[in-house]
Amino acid sequence: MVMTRRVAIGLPVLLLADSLGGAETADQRNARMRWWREARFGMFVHWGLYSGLAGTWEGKPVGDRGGMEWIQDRVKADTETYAKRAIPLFQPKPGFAREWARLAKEAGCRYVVVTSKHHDGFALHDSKVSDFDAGSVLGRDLIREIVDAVRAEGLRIGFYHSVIDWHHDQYEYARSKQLPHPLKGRPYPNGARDHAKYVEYLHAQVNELVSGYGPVDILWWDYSAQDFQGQEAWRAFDLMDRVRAKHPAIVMNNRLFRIPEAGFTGMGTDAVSARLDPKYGDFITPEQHIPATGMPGVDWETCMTMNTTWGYSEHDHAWKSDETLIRNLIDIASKGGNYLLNIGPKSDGSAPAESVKAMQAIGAWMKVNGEAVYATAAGPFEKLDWGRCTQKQLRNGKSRLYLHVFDWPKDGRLVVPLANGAGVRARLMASGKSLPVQATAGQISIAVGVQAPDRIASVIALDLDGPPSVAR
Ligand code: FHN
Repeated sequence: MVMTRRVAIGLPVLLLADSLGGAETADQRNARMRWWREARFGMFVHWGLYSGLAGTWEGKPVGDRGGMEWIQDRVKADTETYAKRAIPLFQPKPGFAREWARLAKEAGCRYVVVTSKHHDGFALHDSKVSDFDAGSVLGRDLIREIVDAVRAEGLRIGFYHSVIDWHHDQYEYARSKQLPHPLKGRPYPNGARDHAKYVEYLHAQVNELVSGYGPVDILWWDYSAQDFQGQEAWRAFDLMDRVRAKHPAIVMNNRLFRIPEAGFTGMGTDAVSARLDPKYGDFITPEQHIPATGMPGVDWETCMTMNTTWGYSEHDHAWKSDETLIRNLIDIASKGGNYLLNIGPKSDGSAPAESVKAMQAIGAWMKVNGEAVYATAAGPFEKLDWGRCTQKQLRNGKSRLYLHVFDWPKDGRLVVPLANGAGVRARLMASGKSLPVQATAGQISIAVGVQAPDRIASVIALDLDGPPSVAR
């Protein structure tokens, strides 16, 4: 039975579109994706039982680099042993979710994506189909607390949901050589498994998440392998149809699949290409890196940690500088992508002090310069020696360029390879101060003075009477 796919194109008009190949029109898709494209910046949150272990097992550090949300796999613990050690340490404090939501808002994030379930299989919502969940173990619905807090700050909410599951006793981990599992290579502890039963459970839990918490804006699936993916592994198309039936405007990533048509060229986190058939998802997910030339023609989002782990580790102090994080955000926006920046809260839900400081620094920069990131498109220049450029189309055919200057010119003159710069108006975003512009053949020179307003990135807005023409 092919489920039809209802596409909301503005209430109360609903269009039924055949889900075969996702017959959503380009206009409908652009309308659905608009908020996400304009958002540009989201906060990722990896939080679960692993957060209480904090990268430590049997009193010793498991390591000081790499994902400690994988600790169960790194120590090859079965789910019973893992649960016995981790559950007593996982102690969410009252109000943790409001702290996250306020931090995301202060940072200038427009959406929050939280791990409803990571690979360890522990669900943060009150699940009626599992006893390995916050409701059963803590008597709390942590997803409810998070959704309410995020919405109270006027932000969009997304669920990261792992299809990989190291807890469920029907998950057939032997069917993939590429997907991780703590028991990999060992026989199933209790004899033969029936993966279809796990997939039923997966669908049932996702159904709980898209039925009980109001509007859900993003479903961030994670992750598939070339040797086990899609409809075979997860009944992926049925899962996407189930979600869209409840939330026609939802935005979903591409990670139920691992094929070239879904933007994957291999198993590496950088093995991605600018190719996405919408039936496999709405955006491509480069991880821990920024594609050198962006991903022209497709929607994409770089997800990144602030140190080297997604889940909290008390041993990982390799924090990226505020300069790196802010320039990453600018670099990604200048290439037309979104930045999903991760925090890994501790067992009680408090964010590491370094993460709070970084998010506050980003927020201070966004307070002054957010206009140059939100609702912008990739800049027109292939490369600028001194920084990056984003752009917006204005009314009446006019356009605006935002010049993000990392390296302030020592002679106080900023040269821009703009061929149609005659009459362009320049102003400093920080102060609104107009700046003198000289237009010569193939470039403009802006008298910016010798003092950069911001040590990390100073923005100059350029207003043109038409589209920019780049000098060759
Ligand atoms: O294995 C996960 C990892 O723990 C983390 O959740 C990242 C975030 O994108 N996704 C997978 C690795 O690609």
